[in-house]
Amino acid sequence: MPGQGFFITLEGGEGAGKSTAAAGLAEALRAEGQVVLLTREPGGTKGAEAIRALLMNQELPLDPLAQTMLHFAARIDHVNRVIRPALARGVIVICDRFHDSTMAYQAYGQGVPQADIAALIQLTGIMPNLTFLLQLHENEAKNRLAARASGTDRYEAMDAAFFARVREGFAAIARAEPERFAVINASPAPAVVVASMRQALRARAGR
Ligand code: Z5A
Repeated sequence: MPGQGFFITLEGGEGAGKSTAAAGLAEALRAEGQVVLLTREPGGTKGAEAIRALLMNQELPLDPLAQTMLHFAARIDHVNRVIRPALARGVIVICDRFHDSTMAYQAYGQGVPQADIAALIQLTGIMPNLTFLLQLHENEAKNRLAARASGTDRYEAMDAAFFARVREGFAAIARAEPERFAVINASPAPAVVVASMRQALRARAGR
């Protein structure tokens, strides 16, 4: 379990606005005088960012279990060298994607056994205190992504059936752990999404 800090993760499909919302929540909390570390996965350390480059490169075919192991290799470096020390210092850590993305993308999306991923989650020895699932209709997410100029990575190149399984995966994971998850409507303007998250954090954790 985390130390005296508080560990928040944001999850959801691509284009749901996780990065925007994570930055907005960090800014809101800092404006209140709280100490916040904003980070992301895969990534968050030099080594994990190098693993991210392998994972995102769609020119490098990789078996789904190999992808899973790489996500966890990156995560364990990030957890042990950045997240856990920050929590021990009492910092609020906000991480853009974490364990639930691996369960949604690699288990529900790519067919890696859920039990294997559950075992790897246990190996990390850490769970978020609170997870925001940002939910957005797929057409709205597509419009947002179309408006943003970017390349295509390994996961963005997957087909519609894959993304449907990922969406169902996130919904199932959130249903199974209602005490950890706060499901957020990601459709309104960024300030409204951030206000919903700020309110849920206060209601769930009194912080
Ligand atoms: N992955 C995995 O398979 N297994 C794992 O264990 C982990 C990850 C950890 C990481 O990609 C990929 O790795 C991801 C899952 C996989 N792939 N997919 N698909 P990433 O980090 O590069 O990308 P992402 O996490 O999917 O994020 P994203 O595409 O950047 O989307 P986002 O962070 O949710 O949205 P955003 O960047 O904040 O916003 C998207 C656009 O919408 C942007 O132009 C914003 O200005 C706009 N926006 C944001 N919020 C709003 C609101 N509220 N209204 C209107 N417009 C908005």
